[in-house]
Amino acid sequence: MPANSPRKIIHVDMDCFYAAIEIRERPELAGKPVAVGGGSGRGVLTTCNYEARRFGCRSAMPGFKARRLCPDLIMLPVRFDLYRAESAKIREIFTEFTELIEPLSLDEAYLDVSHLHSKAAAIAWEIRERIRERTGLTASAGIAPNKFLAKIASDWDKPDGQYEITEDRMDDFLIPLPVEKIWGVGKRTAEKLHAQGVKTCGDLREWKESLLMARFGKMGSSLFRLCRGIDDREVNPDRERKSLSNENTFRENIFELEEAHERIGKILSELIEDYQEKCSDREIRECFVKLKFEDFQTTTAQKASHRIDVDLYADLLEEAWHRGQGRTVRLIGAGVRFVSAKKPDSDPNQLEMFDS
Ligand code: TTP
Ligand code: MG
Repeated sequence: MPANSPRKIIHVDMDCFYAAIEIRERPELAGKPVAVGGGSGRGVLTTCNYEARRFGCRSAMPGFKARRLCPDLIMLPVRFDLYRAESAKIREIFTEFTELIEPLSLDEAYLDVSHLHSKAAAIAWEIRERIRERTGLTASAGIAPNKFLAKIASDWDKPDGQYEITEDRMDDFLIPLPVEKIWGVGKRTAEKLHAQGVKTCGDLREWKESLLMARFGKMGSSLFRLCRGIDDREVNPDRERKSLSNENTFRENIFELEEAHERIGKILSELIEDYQEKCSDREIRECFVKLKFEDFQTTTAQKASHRIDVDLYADLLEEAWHRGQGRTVRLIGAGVRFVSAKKPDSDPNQLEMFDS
């Protein structure tokens, strides 16, 4: 590839992944509104098919709310083993094209195909075709010179479609693009920008980098670059999450162990949700609880486990709590550490780099 030619990045995202697999397994459900998860009423939907989305049902919505929006909604239990197996088949297909694969979750990955001669759009087409043939599922793809644009593009012609943003069409695409679509811009940043009259990437380009940095800190500089379509992040096959955790700092310190037990419940349910959403393909090796005491000293209690075991967290909480010897607690955290998913022959130095 000549040094200056644009990179060819593909972002592949399966369509309503868990729901699509369940419907493939039970063809009688095709065309009906179907969700996965949320069945107990208090739980949340992991996802739902497009029929259910027409009623307003969404991922992470409590089951009772989804049922209210769509009384005929069919809610199915979650079967992670099945989704993991499908995910493995899809990753196998990616490896037939490139080794530069960076999975983001069970159903999403970036691929760098810059080194291949074929057009990126043709490769994306072929990948989606093979996915359909071997799994019976549909995928959408985004093709662009960088990760930021490829990810936005995969959403553009969803489901079962693909969209390419070439370098010469980048500005046409970006100028009217709402700032909410920028990677890292959440609800709060979007509100802040809207309040300043900034609705689109085009509006954002009016701002100097120094001003953006003054208003948004380090993120300001990334906003400056992303609204111009500049994103140099590499597709990184070695990137590997080593742990996942969730923590909460309280407005008032906690005095009683009993209250700590109550508080950890919510932290754990969010941890479980996060795990299911981001890394349910990863094998857990250890659970831990972290406490920060009134004097800002922290302690961590941990134990080997293969799952997010609520009873184990209760024990770990007590163990850590007693180390405080009467001190009150200002923060509780709970998390899991993972078994490395990397092949033994991969370069251990690379792993260290991303762990720091
Ligand atoms: P997504 O790709 O966000 O959603 P999706 O594949 O269901 O739908 P889309 O067609 O819009 O891509 O997430 C992939 C899977 O991850 C999804 O099928 C279920 C799971 N998931 C959760 O468990 N919780 C969540 O909050 C989200 C967003 C996804
Ligand atoms: Mg998806």
